[in-house]
Amino acid sequence: MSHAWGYAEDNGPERWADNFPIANGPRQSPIDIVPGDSSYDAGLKKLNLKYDPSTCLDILNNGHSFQVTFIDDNDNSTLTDGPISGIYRLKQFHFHWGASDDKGSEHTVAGTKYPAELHLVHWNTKYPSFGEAASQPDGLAVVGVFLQIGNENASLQKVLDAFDTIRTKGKQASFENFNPATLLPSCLDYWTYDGSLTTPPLLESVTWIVCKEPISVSSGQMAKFRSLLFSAEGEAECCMVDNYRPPQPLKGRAVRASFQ
Ligand code: B30
Ligand code: ZN
Repeated sequence: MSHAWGYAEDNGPERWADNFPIANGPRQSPIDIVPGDSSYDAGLKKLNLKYDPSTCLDILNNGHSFQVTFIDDNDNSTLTDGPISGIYRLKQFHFHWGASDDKGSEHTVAGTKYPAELHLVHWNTKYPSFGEAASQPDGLAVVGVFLQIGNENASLQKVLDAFDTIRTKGKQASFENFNPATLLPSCLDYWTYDGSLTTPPLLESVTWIVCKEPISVSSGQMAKFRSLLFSAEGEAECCMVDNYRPPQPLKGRAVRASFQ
C-alpha cells in the first residue's frame, strides 16, 4: 500500500497535521526520554517476550521503511507482563534510521539521538484484529530498541541480507524462520509511557516500552539500511533515509522506569 505522506519537505512530519490533526494530540510519539524526569515504578513487571521463529513470514519495502511480518492468527509469538495486562501478539517489526550515524532514532534519551531504532509491534488480543486494536487506547504495545554503532550484529545481518530483493517500494520477499528475540538487548530494563503510532494515522493507541540498553550495529550495516529506496521501480531513485519523526511534546505525561 502506498501513502501521500512521507519524510520529505513537502509531505514530512511538519505537514502530517494537515491530514491527521491528531498529530497535535495529547499523547503523541516519539518523545525525548529524560531519565532524571522518569520515576522508578517497583510495580512494573519484567517483560515476557515469547517469539516462535516459525511465525515469521515475509519482508516488505512499504515505501517508508521495511517491515518483517508475522503470522498473528494464534498466540505463538506474544508479549505479556511488563507494563501491560493481557496478551499482545507480534504483528511486525521495522526500523527508523538516519542519513548519517549521528541521527535516525525516533525516541531520544536526554537529547541523544541513536543512528536507528527497532520497533516490535504487538496488538492486544482482547480486540478481534490488529486493525481494530490500533484505534483503542490500550490496543498496541511497541517495544523500541536503540541501535548504537559498535560490533557488526550477526542477527541483524540476516535481515540486511534480504535487502537486495526489496530495494524498491512495494517489493516483498519470503522471510521465514527468523527469531526476533535475537534482536533484543541482553538487559530488558525499560521506560514506558502512553503514546501513539509515530507515522500517520498517528493513532493514540500505543503503550511504548523503550529498552534502556541499545543493541550494536556496525557502520557498514548502517550503510546497508541506506541502500533501500523510498521510490518504486522505474521512478527517480530516492534513498530511504531520515525516516524518523522528531520528539513530540510530553504534555504532562508520566514516563516510568522499570529499573532504579
Ligand atoms: S510505529 O511503531 O509507531 N512506528 C504502524 C505500526 C507501528 C508504527 C507506525 C505505524 C501501522 O500499523 N501503520 C499502518 C499499517 N502500515 C504498516 C506501517 O508500518 O506503516 C501498512 C503499510 O504501509 O504497509 Cu504504512
Ligand atoms: Zn516505528
